[in-house]
Amino acid sequence: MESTNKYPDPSVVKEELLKKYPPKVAKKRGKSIVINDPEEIPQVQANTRTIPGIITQRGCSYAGCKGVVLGPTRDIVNLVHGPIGCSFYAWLTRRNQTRPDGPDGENYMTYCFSTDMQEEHVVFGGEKKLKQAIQEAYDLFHPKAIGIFSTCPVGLIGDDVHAVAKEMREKLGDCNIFGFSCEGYKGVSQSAGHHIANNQVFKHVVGLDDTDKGGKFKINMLGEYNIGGDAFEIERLLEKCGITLVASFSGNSTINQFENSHTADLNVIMCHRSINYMAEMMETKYGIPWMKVNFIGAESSAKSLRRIARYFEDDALMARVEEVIAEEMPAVDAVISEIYPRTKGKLAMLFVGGSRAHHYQELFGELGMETLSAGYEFGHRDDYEGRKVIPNIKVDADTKNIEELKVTPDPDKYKPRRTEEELAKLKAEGLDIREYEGMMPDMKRGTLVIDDISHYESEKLIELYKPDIFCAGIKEKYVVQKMGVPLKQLHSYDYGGPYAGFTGAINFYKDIDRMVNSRVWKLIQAPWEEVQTELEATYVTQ
Ligand code: CFM
Repeated sequence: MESTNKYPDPSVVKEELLKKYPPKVAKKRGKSIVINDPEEIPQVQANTRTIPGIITQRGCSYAGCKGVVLGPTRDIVNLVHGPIGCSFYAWLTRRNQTRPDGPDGENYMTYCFSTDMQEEHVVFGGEKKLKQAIQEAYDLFHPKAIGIFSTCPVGLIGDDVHAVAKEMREKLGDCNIFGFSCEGYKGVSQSAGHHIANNQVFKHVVGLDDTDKGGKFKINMLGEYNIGGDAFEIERLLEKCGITLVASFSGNSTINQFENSHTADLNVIMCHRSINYMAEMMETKYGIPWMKVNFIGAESSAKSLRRIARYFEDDALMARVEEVIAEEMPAVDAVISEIYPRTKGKLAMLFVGGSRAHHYQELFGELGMETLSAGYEFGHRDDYEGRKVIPNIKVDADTKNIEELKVTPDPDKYKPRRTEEELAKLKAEGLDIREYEGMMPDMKRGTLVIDDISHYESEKLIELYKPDIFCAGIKEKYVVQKMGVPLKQLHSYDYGGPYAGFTGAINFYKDIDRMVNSRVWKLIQAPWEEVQTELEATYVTQ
């Protein structure tokens, strides 16, 4: 299907975006800016280094490990080994919510733990300070676990956080201590940090508690981080359907959930980018199959529930899921029919992380809005083109830098939940086990897919397409709004949410309606558009 909007020719836009770059830069950026064809998906350059000098939206490996994957687990003390800035600027900046058990339930998420590395530690080594900090945290809180997160200077001076973790784990006896070599520079983006986090949690935590906690249909929810309460909404739906959530990686989670997660019978993945490693490793070691789901969008939430039910092949569960969908949908339909005439045909652009630029196109689609351009900050080719390209992805030096764990079936705990024949049968019936098709098959022909978009390119895109809404993060928000275009933060949801599930979809429809139909944006004159009087020098020359 062609894009229905009458906007400039995408190849002309692409040329415009590249025009001002020096030839070498233009050549490289050109490979990350592609015109989509859902039938014959073109190749996108992704997960490569950002060109120095370009303003990127990306974060670092430490952000992906500490902030994204481990941050939402409330009872692990997250101790940052590094200068205080790395902790302070990562402290409570992500709206991942949690629900401790009662007022005295453990929750360290509101604390900021750091070794507060100083020059003297950079010169003489910081391991002693790290041991002291672990002891102090242990004495104060007696946590079940402490995770140590390495920042750039730690890697540069060679502190061995893993040796310290081991020594202190043995010394303290009843506290699981593990380290992460997630120095900011470890990869080309936060994506490297996700992988590092997956590896260490898998190595040090998953599989430690074999207790069967009951439940007929047991799943883990992977890659759902409870931003704005999304996981609460998904938990509500699963519970209503009678599906038991053993562990959530890692929104609203505890370390015991991870320890016990190998007792589940299915892993469902929300964010493929950040956690597909965990799903694959758990399947190899314990025999748990995985499936991609998406609870962003009312239709896709319904579809995801149905697919989980179909995996378990249980008539009663399938019937219950249908009942739940039938109960939830009328409220969604009522809001949609009211809002749709006002949002239909409006134009959105999404440049976020590694999965939301895809997932949120569902919600815009439900509003009758079109996504004309989208991209990830740090997705890999499989997140764009689908997992079928994985064997063809070139493994570069940056990727080799991150450990690939050698995982084998556990001699005692490996128990295939389904035989290969059963899985093949489910697949033949349309249940896409171990599959992710990526973003591009869902985007129209002629839409622009842009990986690691630069600040300059986003400004140009806005200038050329004049979208009704632009979705990105806080760094982009105010510049875009000064251009007269509302910006929806899809990382933090601004102050709103949840947006997952059926209730979440309703919240999103209403927020977007307010934003795209507010007339205030048309009244804005960007500071640089104001009539300029002659510039006056504000510096003094002698
Ligand atoms: Fe996955 Fe995420 Fe995302 Fe991500 Fe993120 Fe995030 Fe994101 Mo911000 S894990 S890839 S590293 S869905 S923090 S909850 S919103 S960039 S699109």
